[in-house]
Amino acid sequence: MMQTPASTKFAYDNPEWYKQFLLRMRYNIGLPSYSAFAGMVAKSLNDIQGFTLQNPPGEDADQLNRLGKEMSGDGYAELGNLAPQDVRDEVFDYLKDKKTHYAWDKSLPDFLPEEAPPQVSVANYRREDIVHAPHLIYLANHPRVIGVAARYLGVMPTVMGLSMWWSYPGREEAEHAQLFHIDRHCYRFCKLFIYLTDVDDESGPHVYVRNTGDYGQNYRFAAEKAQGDQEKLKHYNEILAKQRKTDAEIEELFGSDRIVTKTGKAGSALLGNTGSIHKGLVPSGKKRLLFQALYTMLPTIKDPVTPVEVPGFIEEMQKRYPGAYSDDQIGYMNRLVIA
Ligand SMILES: O=C(O)CCC(=O)C(=O)O
Ligand SMILES: [Fe+2]
Repeated sequence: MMQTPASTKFAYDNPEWYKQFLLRMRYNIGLPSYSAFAGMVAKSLNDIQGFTLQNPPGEDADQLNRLGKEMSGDGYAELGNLAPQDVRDEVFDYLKDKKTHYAWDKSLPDFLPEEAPPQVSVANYRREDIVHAPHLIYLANHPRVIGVAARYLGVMPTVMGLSMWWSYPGREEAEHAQLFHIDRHCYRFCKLFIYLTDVDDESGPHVYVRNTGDYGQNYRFAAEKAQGDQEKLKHYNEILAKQRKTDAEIEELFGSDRIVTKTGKAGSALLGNTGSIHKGLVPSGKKRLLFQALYTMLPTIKDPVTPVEVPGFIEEMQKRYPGAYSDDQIGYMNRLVIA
């Protein structure tokens, strides 16, 4: 049979075809349908990848189940202190000479975080430095984190993002992630937040609106609240559809009692569905250092990622968390790492 360029391009054995198809699907499915779609994706993924969800040694399975349910309802779950003083000391020691960058102005040369130029509101570490730091990549793989994330996602999570940044006080205007918004990394996803400094009301705590992770439910809530008033309904739907939402809009729609401010001691860990309406408060008095890992159902297919080499990674994982994961599982979860 004759091969035309089109028959190759659209062939079912062309991985690029699947990639494009998955990418289009993701952007063509409306946000309100994401949770239904996530269920189908979970079933399909579990059919092909076949990882069983074990009860990791050293973790209380009932507690993991309870925290997983909290993620589905409230949207966030507290995981306790995962980075005690000795761990944080080693991380800070390693970070001493590591430079950061300002994500909103790439032309600015890298700087040490304590020498951040005055216009910088957030200073990000490089992913290579995060992956090579002591402990952090292993904290992202902690069986409690993975156990709760897997229960919430309905599949074995895969780490698709690692970040760490300082947020500085002294700026009047909130920008980007400091205004209420939702993230859309996958049909279902969650982020681990580990505060590496004490976070009180002055140090820019993470803020979210309870039970707003399901956009279909948010639109139904808005319709109920409008009680048939078409003007109101239009206004509420506009708030939901906007990329960045003001504090006043959020309070008007959801009421201030649904807004939760997460302060916490250094080391405390929070897992959250940032598909919920959320923001990082602008610090009013003290700076904040946050380590963050992103867990998705599917690899992020939009942007190519460059994995970072970590010699002895699998051995170290097995040593820290004996009996928790198979080598295959470790590889699947850690596509940002070359072992
Ligand atoms: O800084 C924060 O607490 C929130 C940042 C944010 O929006 C995110 O990580 O998705
Ligand atoms: Fe966000």
